[in-house]
Amino acid sequence: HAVIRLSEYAAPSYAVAGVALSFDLAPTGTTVRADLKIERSAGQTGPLTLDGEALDLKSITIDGQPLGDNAYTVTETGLTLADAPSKFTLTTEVLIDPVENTRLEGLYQSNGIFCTQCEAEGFRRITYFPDRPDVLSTYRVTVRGSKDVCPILLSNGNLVEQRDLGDGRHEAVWEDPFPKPSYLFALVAGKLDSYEDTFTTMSGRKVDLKIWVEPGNAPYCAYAMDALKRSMKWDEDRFGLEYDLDIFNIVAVSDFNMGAMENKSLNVFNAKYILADPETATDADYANIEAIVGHEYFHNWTGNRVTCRDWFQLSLKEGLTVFRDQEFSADMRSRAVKRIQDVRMLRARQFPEDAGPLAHPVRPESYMEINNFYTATVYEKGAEVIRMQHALLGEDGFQKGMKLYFERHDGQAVTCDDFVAAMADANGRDMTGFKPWYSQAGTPKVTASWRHDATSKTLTLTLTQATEPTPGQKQKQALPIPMRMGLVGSDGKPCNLILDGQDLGAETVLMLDEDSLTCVFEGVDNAAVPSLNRGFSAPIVLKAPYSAAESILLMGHDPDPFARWEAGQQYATALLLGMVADLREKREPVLDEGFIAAFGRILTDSSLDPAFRSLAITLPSEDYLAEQMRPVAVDEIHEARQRLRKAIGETLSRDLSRLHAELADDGRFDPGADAAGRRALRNTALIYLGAAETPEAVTLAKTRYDIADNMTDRMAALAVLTECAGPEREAALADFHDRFKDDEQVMDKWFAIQAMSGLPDTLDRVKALLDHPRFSMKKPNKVRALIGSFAMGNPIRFHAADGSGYDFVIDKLIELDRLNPQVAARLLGTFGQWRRLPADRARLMKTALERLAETEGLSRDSTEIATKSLA
Ligand code: HT7
Ligand code: ZN
Repeated sequence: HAVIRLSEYAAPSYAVAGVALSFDLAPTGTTVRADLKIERSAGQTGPLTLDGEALDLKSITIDGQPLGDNAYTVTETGLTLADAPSKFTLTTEVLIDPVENTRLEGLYQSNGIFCTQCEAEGFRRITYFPDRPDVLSTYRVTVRGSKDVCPILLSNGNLVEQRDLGDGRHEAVWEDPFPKPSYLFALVAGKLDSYEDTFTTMSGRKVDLKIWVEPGNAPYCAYAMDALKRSMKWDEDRFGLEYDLDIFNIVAVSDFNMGAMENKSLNVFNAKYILADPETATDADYANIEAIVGHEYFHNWTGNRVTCRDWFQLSLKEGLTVFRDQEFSADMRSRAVKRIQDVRMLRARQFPEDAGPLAHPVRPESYMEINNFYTATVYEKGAEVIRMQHALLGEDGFQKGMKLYFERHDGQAVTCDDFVAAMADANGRDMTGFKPWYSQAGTPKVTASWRHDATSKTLTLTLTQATEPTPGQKQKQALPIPMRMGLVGSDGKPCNLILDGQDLGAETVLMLDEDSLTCVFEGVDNAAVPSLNRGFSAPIVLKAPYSAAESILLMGHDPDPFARWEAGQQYATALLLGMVADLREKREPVLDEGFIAAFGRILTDSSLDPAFRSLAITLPSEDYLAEQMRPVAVDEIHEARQRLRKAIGETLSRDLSRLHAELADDGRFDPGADAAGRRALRNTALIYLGAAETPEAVTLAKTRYDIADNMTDRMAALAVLTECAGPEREAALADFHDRFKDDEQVMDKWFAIQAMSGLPDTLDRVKALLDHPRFSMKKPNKVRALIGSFAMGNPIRFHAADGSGYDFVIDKLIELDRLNPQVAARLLGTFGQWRRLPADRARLMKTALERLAETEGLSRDSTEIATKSLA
């Protein structure tokens, strides 16, 4: 499989001035006719090559004239015309098979609905085309289908014609006036219900909003529609960006490789990110719906109006749009809570990626399969890189940069450098030094040390940075690290920061842009504690030698809520790693009462937002702890965390029980952030009470399950019960199944919760669930719920000492690779961690991975992940 390199980028030799497509839809044999107005670009010579895969070419003409057999060559990857004229219309007719398309790229069927997924390179599975993001065209699309099977026919842009064709068929013609790359093309056709509303833009234009769903699901669209209208308003208010067409459609389908897709005016969503009501969706589901509806809508400007020159620039649209959706959620909900959740996610997904065999820069330099680069680095670290620019320039400076970016590049396909240049030029700043954040992989580690001198009343802070080598990048350079910080006095009060005689107030941003930086703060008359990287101002790992007392001081008094949370997490991490060491040495682990008391103070501090309290008293995950040690002591980490959870549950049981009772809802479900925060704290209390695994705890969880009137509470109770073998567990799982067996989305929760159970029979149960009538290897949500949750959400059972977890997952990934390589490769990434494990497990995991790598006919997607993971 060939490697594609950024350094080999060449501009396209032909432009496509206009595209007319017509589809005759039939499940196993859809005909696609394409009329392409092709023009050779100035100064370009050479043949015209169009991408095309899995297409059955039926006819080809140039300006209406059939081509002789020698005039073109068809291969498995495309079509080449050796002597194409400089300006002509190319017409092709191909036959494709949507039913056979289990890859879910190109045109496929989801529960009988025709739909497309073209990003990144799916359009070439629909017709022959220069399928690259820097070829922009206007599209006119005619969709024909049976009135019975496809009463609704949708594509991008405006509906310009609609007619009955007789013989039970009809057609619709759609025109999109905005030039777009092929990856933003979309078509949907089928039996769909709609949920409708309107939005009036800031210039007074009325936009028709429609969410299309499988029959019967329209009542579950209210929250998504509300989120869409709030997104449209927020983009106007915060970024001055207005929607540009009179119609905006969203379609929710059950089978989708990712979360959603921003096709121009026809977003396609995984139904789990649209459908919600209190009985079927958790608060986390509601928050995801808001974030993803926002994300796809915001792409209309950051991605669609200004797109990527090539796929190496993917973060140009994704990092920026994630930053925008994070800001949207922060403005809609609690900013502090959102920041903590985003950092948790970054640490859970991006930090391990950056430290493993698949590490790559935010702007990668090469790839074998672009689908493998829709990663946490491109998305989440990319958003952090934008966030740092926002912090450097301030909100006004950043908005000036955005304005210039759109003035310069609307309607173009551009690069990350173009984005930084707009930011720099709009603010009269030289940002060259910032660019290595795009090109250097790996997470910088910043080590802090400090010394207070009572005589001179100075506190000397030293920060040092280093980045470990990553595959293909041995040498690392110092990056510009903006470190927002303050000093918290031993009395808990913030100190004034005086540097070089200058009073900077209570907080400043230090710029660590060399290997090391030393600052001497003056007038510090007590042993103040540095509070560093407030708000997670840079995506780094911070190593700071806080004592237990200093951590407790910051947990209780840091004015920055993120830093308070972080102080607790770092304290808990140190404590748990100490317990792990004890367990490995067969010593009784030491449980730190001071730590539990500090947790207790946060738990009962009613001046704090309940959502924040819930996060602040949640221990770091097993995966996060595993990241902190080599080799990873899988069993001891699990054991230490369970013991500490149990000790917290027992020690704080009175406060936990009281809070659990006090925080009860008034019976009316409100999906808003405040009510969700109360439910979060209440359920965290329940989970700690359940950690004791006593008969009383099980009874409490079962009662909570039985009387739950919303999915958040029901799932929290079920999560406790699934960890406790016994009749209550089985009764609750059976009840859940019977209540929701007809609901595709909710059944994913049922699969996932069982796959994540720490009980010893989990693997057997997961294997049995493969035969459940609702499970299908052809449905990505089901695969992710059952196999993905086992591999990624159940460290103790996935890493079973006999290798049974690895063997099971690899067997299923070999099977899945033949059906859906993109989803298989994504799950395979977890096998890259084998080097971090103790020798026995490392050998078992590596052997399983090698077995997959040697499989005949393995896809390019899985080959790339397996080869890099084994290298
Ligand atoms: N831009 C979209 C990415 C996406 C995607 C990529 C590859 C294969 C399937 C896909 N479905 C969606 C989604 C987004 O980031 O907004
Ligand atoms: Zn996106």
